[in-house]
This record gives sequence, C-alpha cells and structure tokens, in this order.
Amino acid sequence: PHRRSATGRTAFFNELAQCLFDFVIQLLPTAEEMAVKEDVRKLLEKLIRTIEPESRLLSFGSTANGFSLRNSDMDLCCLIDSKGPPLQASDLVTMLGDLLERETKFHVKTLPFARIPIVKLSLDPSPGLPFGISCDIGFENRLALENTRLLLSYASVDPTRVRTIVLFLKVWTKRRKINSPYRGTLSSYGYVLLVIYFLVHVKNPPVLPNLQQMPPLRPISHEDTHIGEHNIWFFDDTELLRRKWQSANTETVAELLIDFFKYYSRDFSYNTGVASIRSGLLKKESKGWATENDGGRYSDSSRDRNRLCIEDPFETNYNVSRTVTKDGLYTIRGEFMRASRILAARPERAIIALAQLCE
Ligand code: 3AT
Ligand code: MG
Repeated sequence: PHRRSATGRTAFFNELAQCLFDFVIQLLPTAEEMAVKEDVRKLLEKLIRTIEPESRLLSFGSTANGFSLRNSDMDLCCLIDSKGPPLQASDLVTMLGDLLERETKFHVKTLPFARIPIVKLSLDPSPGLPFGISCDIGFENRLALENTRLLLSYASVDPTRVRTIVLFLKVWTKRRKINSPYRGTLSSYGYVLLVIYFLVHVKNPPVLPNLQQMPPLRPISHEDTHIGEHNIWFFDDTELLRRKWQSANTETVAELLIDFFKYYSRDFSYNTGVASIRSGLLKKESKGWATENDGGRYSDSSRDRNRLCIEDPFETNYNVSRTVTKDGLYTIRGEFMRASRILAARPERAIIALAQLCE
C-alpha cells in the first residue's frame, strides 16, 4: 500500500533507477574486449592498405557511438582517399576477401553484389575472446560514420541518462526478440533513434537539445555541411555543450523509461506520424510515405515498408524502420504495452520488475 503514496512512488523510481544502472554496468564491454577490437581494426587496416595504400578503416555503429554492449558486432567502414581511378567496391570486396582468407584466421564471406557490398568476418571463440568476434566491412559509407558521430554526441550531452536508457532497451529488445530487421522488427539503430526522438521532442522540458537545429558558432560552407544532397551538419562541440546545456528536466532514468514505454504503447501516432529527430513529428503524407498511392488505391509495397516511420537524421528520404512488417509492429507495440504494464504495477522490489521485463 505504501506504493500509492508520493514517497512510495519516489522510492520506487529511485530504486528502479539504481537497478537500471547496476544492470547496464555489468553488460558493458570490458577494457580488454575494446582493446582486442581495436587491435583487430588496426590489423585489418594494415592488410587493406596492401591493396589500397590510401585507405583508412574506421569503426562505426555501437563500437564507436557509446552504445556498445559486451560482445557486440564490429561495424567497420573503409574510406579511400586516393585521387586515382577508384576501385569498384565489388572488386575491392572480392580482393579483400581473398587476402583475408589467405592471411588471417577469420572466416570470410563476401557479398560483392549486395546493395551495399560488404565483407563479413568472424573469429571463433578463444580464451581471450570467449564469444569470438563478428565484423562487417563496408566501403565509403560516409553517412554511417556521420550518424555514428551524431549518436555519440547525443550520448555525451547527458551520458548517464541517455546511455542507461539506450543500453537497457538494447538488451531488452534482444531478450524479447524484437531486434531483428531480417525478421520484420527493428534494428538497434532504429530503437536508438526512437529514444532520441522521445528525449528531444516528446519530453517537456526536453532532456536533450536538437543538435541538428542549433546554430553553428561560425559560418560554414555548403561543402563542409553536405555529403551529396544530404545535410550532415549538427552541433558537435560536446565539450561546450556539456558546460552550457543544462536540461530543465530532472526526471530519473526510471521515470523516463516508464514514460518511453507509455508513449510508444499508446501515444505515438503510428498510422500517420513519422518520428524525425531533425524535425520532430512529421506526417507520412507530407513525405510520400502514406499508405495510399496517388490513385487512392492501397499500395501494398508502400504500406508494408511504412508501417512504422522513423526518418533517418541525414538521409531524410530513407525510412530507417522500413523492415518493420505489420506483424512486427504489432509485436513491438505489444512489447511496449507489456513493459508499461509491468512497470506501472510497481512491484515491491524494482529488481523483480526488471527481471520480469527481460524474461
Ligand atoms: P548493435 O550493438 O550491433 O546491436 P549498433 O548500434 O551497432 O547495434 P546497428 O548494428 O543496428 O546498431 O547499426 C550499425 C550502424 O549501421 C548504425 C548506422 O550507422 C548504420 N545503420 C544500421 N541500420 C541502418 C538503417 N536502417 N539505416 C541507416 N543506417 C543504418
Ligand atoms: Mg552493430
């Protein structure tokens, strides 16, 4: 009964917040794992340079954005700076695949003709690496490097709250099996965007500023802010931000997480809305992502690609959640509702709620 009083609520939130920190901390990668991954990156870079001397191999995704869990995959991107005639990505993939097969212990699989040609590598478990490593190498994916930097910047504005919520959600979505874009649900990247959208545009007062809409400190040329037609500018002076940005929102991670589940269970307008971290809530219709095509007839392909709409921060014509099917969305929303229900019940011990959530 004491849970019904205001002090009971506060006590529950504080206890749950503490549980969330403790839970997430034990799932962070160890310093050793990070070091091994960095060694792997350097080794691969050295090998690639025997084919293309002017290349660099850079990390993106969770190993570089501050949202990495123990044993997560490595996403690597090869950039070629040479001015000479460029090698085709498909040729590079094949050559690199052959080289890695000859020179290393990695299992190698090449996808030279995929939409984004990649080399897939994996290393068997060993005493120093109990879960092995799996790694994808892509080429010239400069937008992915930039969206990684954007997420890292958001993580560093309010490191404790943002990281705790994102990392918890990543574990939770994996345990509840709603983190498989190949099976109709959403990628980690998509869930991170949902969290940032919520913290920038839904929470009032906001927990995070909108880094893409802050004015630059000094004028910057069009060339420096664009990759092709995509505007990639955002305020990335996180040192300055940490000193200047003080959110008026003082909710704990527990309150924010509960509210996150509530919002995506019932308040977000799935049928008509698009979550855009750059522009706030948009309409499917205004982006041409509505469920009906021009003739007013249902367009199945458009409908199926746009059940859930999350605008990419830079590639604004790209729906990050295009993999989410009707069933997938139903499952995801069902999971948000289940989480909401478990947390709203506020069991005697917060740890029990967490265990139940991740069952
Ligand atoms: P895990 O730790 O691997 O679960 P992650 O943060 O590495 O999470 P992903 O593996 O989903 O996230 O994605 C890695 C990066 O690839 C993030 C982003 O730069 C790019 N990326 C992934 N999915 C998409 C997508 N649907 N659209 C655009 N970029 C994407
Ligand atoms: Mg990844």
